[in-house]
Amino acid sequence: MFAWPTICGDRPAVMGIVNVTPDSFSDGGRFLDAGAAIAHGVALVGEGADLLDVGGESTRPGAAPVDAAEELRRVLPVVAGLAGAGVPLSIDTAKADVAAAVLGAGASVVNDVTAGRADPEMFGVVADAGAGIVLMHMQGDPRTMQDDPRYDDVVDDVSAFLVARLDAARAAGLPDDALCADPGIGFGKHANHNLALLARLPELVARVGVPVLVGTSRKAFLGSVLASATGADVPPPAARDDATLASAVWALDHGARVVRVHDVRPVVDAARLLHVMQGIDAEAVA
Ligand code: PMM
Repeated sequence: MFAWPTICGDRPAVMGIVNVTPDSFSDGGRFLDAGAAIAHGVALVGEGADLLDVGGESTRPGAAPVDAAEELRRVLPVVAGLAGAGVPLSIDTAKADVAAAVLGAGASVVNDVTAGRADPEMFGVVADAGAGIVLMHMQGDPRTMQDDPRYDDVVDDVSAFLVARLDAARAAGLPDDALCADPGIGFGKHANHNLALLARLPELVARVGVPVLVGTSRKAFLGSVLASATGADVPPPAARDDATLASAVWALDHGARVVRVHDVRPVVDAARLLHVMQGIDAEAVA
């Protein structure tokens, strides 16, 4: 039985990204070959990743959907190859059939960017497997989500959505220890929405009441912030790892329990240091 408190209850956890896709925004095509993806996952575990998220369908803005057979063809050998890697494996999918097959092959978490809305069977599959789940907020769908996202109050709206989806998951039989919530940075959100969600993360954390995962890694809003600060061009995704590190530390210091990143090692070091710093009583040290 997977339990989030075992992974991130004591200290925060770092989830390393293994995208087996031709078109993900920052690493598309690099690990499309199963052997390369497995080697990459093993390397991320060596860098200290606490869990790995394997994805076979890109969710970048404008991405075309992939059918279940193709998604499984991409991810199944990678999950099977990483099953002995020593960390829990998460499968980034919104399809219950894909989830069921991959949970049977050694994964123990489903990372569902639709929070169970795309497939009514998803919660049942996860509950039957005794697996964990990440429920993420997204406004719209990947094809159109960046066209014109709007919120009354982005933190209120996203928190209310997550609370409702957590209730739906509980109603379908998932225990609290199986649940993790994610504000979905970059999914139907302008840069100011993403910045507001990070700035006011403690409000969202308090409202959802389960561990919160935050995924800022290499995302466009980091490029926008850097470009507007310098007046230079927007840096490409691979040049956003330092900003990713800063945003990950911010998220962990404001209540996130899991961060999802491409470049694992610096974030692992930072998370360890932050955890020690947070445990120090400033008045007791001379
Ligand atoms: N971001 C991406 C993909 N999956 N899943 C969760 N739970 N949270 C995220 O922020 C998230 C995600 C973006 O694509 P990438 O895999 O290329 O980073």
